Amino acid sequence: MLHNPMRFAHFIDNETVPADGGESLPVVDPSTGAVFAQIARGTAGDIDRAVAAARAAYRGPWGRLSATERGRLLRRWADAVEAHADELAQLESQDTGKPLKQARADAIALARYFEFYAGAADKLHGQTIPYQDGYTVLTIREPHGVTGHIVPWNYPMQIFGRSVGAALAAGNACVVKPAEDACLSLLRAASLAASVGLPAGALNIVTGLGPEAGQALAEHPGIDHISFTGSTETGKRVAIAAAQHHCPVTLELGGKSPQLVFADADVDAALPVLVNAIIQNCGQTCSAGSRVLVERAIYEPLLDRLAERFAALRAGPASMDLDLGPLVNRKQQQRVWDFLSDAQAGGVPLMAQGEIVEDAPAEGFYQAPVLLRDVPASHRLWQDEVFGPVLAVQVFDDEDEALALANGTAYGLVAGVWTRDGGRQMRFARRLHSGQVFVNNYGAGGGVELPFGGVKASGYGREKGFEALYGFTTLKTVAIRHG
Ligand code: TXE
Repeated sequence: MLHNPMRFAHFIDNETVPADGGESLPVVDPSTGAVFAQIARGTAGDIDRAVAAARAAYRGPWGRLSATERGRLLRRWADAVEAHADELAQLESQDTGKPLKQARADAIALARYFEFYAGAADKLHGQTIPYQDGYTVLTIREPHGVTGHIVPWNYPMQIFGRSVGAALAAGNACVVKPAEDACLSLLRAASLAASVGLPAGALNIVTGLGPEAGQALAEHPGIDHISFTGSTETGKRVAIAAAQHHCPVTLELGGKSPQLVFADADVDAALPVLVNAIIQNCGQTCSAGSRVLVERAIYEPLLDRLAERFAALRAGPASMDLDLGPLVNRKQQQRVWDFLSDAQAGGVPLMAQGEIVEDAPAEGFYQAPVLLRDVPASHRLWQDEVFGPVLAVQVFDDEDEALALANGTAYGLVAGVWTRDGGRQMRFARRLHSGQVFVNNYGAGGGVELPFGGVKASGYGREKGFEALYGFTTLKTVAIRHG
C-alpha cells in the first residue's frame, strides 16, 4: 500500500521507502497539539537514493516521453487529485491546522496547477534567430535534469503544484523535500501520480528536517536546479549551498506586502479584501497583505470599519471551519507573541482583536487576529514578516509619502492599490517595487496563470504561469553554418 494513515515513509521510485537511518519524526495536529502520525526522518543517504532514482528516470523512461505524453500524464494526475480532493484536504487540514474549506480550495488549486501545466507542456518551444548569411540559428529549451524542490508548510499542496507541475511539464525529474510540519498531503498526491502511470523516479519525496534532508538536497551535486520557498535566512543558506555546485536557484521568500487605499477608492469593495488578505491561512501566507496605508481623509472611518470586522472574527479548530484555524506550530505562535509584545512595549495602539472560540483545545496553537494602528515605519511590525494574523495600519497625506512607505521595507513580493484615478493606478503599478501589483483587488497569491515572485529580500526567479517553465528549462543556442 502506498499510503498508511499513521506511519508515512518516503516516496522514491514509486515505492514507499523507510528512512535510511530508521528514525521517524512526530506529526502534530496544530488544532489540538497532539501527535497523530509519524513521518520518516530523511538523511543524506535518503536524498542520495532519491536523486539516483530521479537521474535514472530522466535518462530512461521519463526522459524519453514526448512533451505531449508528459502533458497527458499531468492531466490524468489533475483528474485524480480532483477526485480525491476531500481526502487530500482532510490530510492537509489536520497537518497544518488550516480550516477545511481553505484546504479544499488548495486541493482544487493543486489540480488546477497540473491542468495548466498539462496544457502548457507541448507549447514550450525555442526560436529561430536571423543571423549572418549562410547560417541558421535556433534555440532549444531543455530541462535542467534533476530538480530539487524545498516546500514550506503554509501551502504545501499549492507550492508543490506550482513547482513540481512546471518542472515535470518541462521534462525534469523531481526530488521534493516538504516541510517537516506538513508533508502528508504531498505523499498522498505522489501516490496518486503513481496510480495514473507517472514513470517510477520522475517524482520522489524525502521527508525530514530542514538542516538534515533539506540541506543535503541543496548541497547534492546531482541536483541541477533548486526551487525554494521559505524564509529569507534559509533561502540564503540554500543559495550558498547550491552555488558550491553551480546550481541555479529560484527563491520565493515571503514579504511585507502593502495595500494602499486612497480617499477615492471603493471602500465597500476594499474592506473584505483588506481583511481576508491578512487572515487567510491565519496570516501564514507569503503574499499576506500585512500592511495597510490609508489616505488621511478616510483614515479614521476606515479604521473604524476594519475594527468592527476584526472584532467579529473567530479562530478555532480546523474542523470547525471558522475564519481562522490555529498557527502551524508552537514556534510560529511564539514568533507572533514576540511581535505583539514588542508592539505593546513600543506603545503601538491596539485597535481591535478577534476571539478564540471557547471550545478550542488549550494545547492548540491559536492566535486571535489583531489590528494595530499608527504603526511607526521604523517598528519591526512595519518592517518584518510576522507570518500571523496581525495587520499594521498607517496614514499618509500624498502619493509621494504613500510610495515611500510602501516601498520602504526590505521586501517586495506583492502590493495592492485601491483608487478610481486611472493615472494614479498606472503610476503606482509602475513605481511600486514588487513582483506583483494588484489594482482594485488583491490576489493574496492566487492565480495559477500569473507569474509570481519577488524583488529584494522576497527572492528572485518566477514561479507560476507560463513564466515558470522558462525557469525550469535552460536555453541552448544552435548555430548551423550551411553556406
Ligand atoms: O522557515 P524555513 P520556517 C517565513 C515566515 C516564518 C519563517 C520561519 O516568516 O515565520 O519563515 O519559518 C526547509 N537547508 N516563511 O522556520 O526554515 C524546511 O524544512 C534546506 C515564509 O518554517 O525557511 C522547510 O521545508 N532546507 C514562507 C523550508 O525550508 C531547509 C513559508 C522552509 O523552512 C533548511 C514559510 C536548510 N538548512 C516560512 N532549513 C513563504 N515564503 O511563504 C530549513 N529548511
